[in-house]
Amino acid sequence: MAQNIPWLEQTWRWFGPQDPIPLQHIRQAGATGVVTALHHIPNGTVWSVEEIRRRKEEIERAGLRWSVVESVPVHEDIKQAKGDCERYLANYAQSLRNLATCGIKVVCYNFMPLLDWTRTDLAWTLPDGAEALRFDAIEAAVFDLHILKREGAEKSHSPDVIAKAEKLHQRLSTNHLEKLTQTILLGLPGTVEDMTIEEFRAALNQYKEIDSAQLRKNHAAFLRHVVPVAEECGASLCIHPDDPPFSIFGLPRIASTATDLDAILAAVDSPANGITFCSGSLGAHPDNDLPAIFRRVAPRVHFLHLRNVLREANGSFHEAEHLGGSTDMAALMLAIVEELYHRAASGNNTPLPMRPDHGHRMLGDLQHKFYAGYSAIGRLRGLAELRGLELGIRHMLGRK
Ligand code: DNO
Repeated sequence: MAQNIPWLEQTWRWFGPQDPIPLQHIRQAGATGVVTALHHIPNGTVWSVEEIRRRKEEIERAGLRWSVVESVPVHEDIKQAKGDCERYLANYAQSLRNLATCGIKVVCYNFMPLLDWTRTDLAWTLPDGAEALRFDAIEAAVFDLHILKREGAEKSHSPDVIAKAEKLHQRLSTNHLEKLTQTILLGLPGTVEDMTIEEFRAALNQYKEIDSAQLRKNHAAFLRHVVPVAEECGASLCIHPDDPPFSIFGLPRIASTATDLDAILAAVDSPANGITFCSGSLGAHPDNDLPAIFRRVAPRVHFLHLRNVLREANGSFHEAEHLGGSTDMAALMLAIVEELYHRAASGNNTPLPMRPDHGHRMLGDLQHKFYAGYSAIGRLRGLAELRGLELGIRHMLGRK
């Protein structure tokens, strides 16, 4: 029996030829699959078969497989249901068809307004000298209240955070404030649009009339358009949860909690409408019980991001070791392996792609430059730990 249980496919995010980590190193880390995107193609443009093929062949020449696309980005006109929405929907559908033609069928995306994932510090030093990514609620409030000076921002923060932000703002140097602004607006790896503060203010204005209920409707319209196309070409879409999983800068959220994920899955009830289960994003919300949420949505999970965060009472968090932090990774892995057993029981032996998400910048990597969160050794460590955990749990379950 145990031999027929599908494995987690060990994958690794690669940012393409610009990535300082070559494909060969990914192989050495023990991954067999690559997660990537055609980052050079502007958001909203069709990914041609030719471009997809070229990237795919490059990956295959290194002895790896292009397992997942992360991401085909969703244009703001689709998120806001305005302007050229129809054309962008048609282009999105065409990119899905072209990817499927090339045999690439798992497609991750997000539906976060304006900003992709957001942190306030990309090099937060841990007690052991390694560096982690951090979201600090006070620094985010400094940006919101004192740099962005958003109208109504006081309503988004607790009185305690507001008082601390006020004090911190007085202490911070101009350089620090500038760096904070860049960290938030110039985008983290994978982000498609960088913005200046003026552009961000203008963009926020466009969301004045779009609350979570409206954004959810816009997302459902997106799904109604693209899920049938995915079904037709045998592809699986999987939405990435909001990161962080709560509203920032007054922006609406639709993929932060169990209830949100339920609504997304119900909006178009098809296996092609699935989820990227990101334990790091979901884990930053204190109410999210990760193994429980995983069990609830398990059959519709097409891709896993495994990482851990350590939460603080005021909403701050930093990225902890993969097996440390606030999420019980062993309990989550048990739920995942049980799902693999269920899949096997229904005749599905397809490996489920997972990647160690982010990692500390550590050891010799501290001397080199990487995409923030995507250094080599920290991820290699995460992947090694996760693979060991999976193997151990499978072994124990197999003996029962
Ligand atoms: C961060 C990533 C995100 C993710 C997108 C998916 O490391 O998890 O950038 O790729 O949100 O569209």
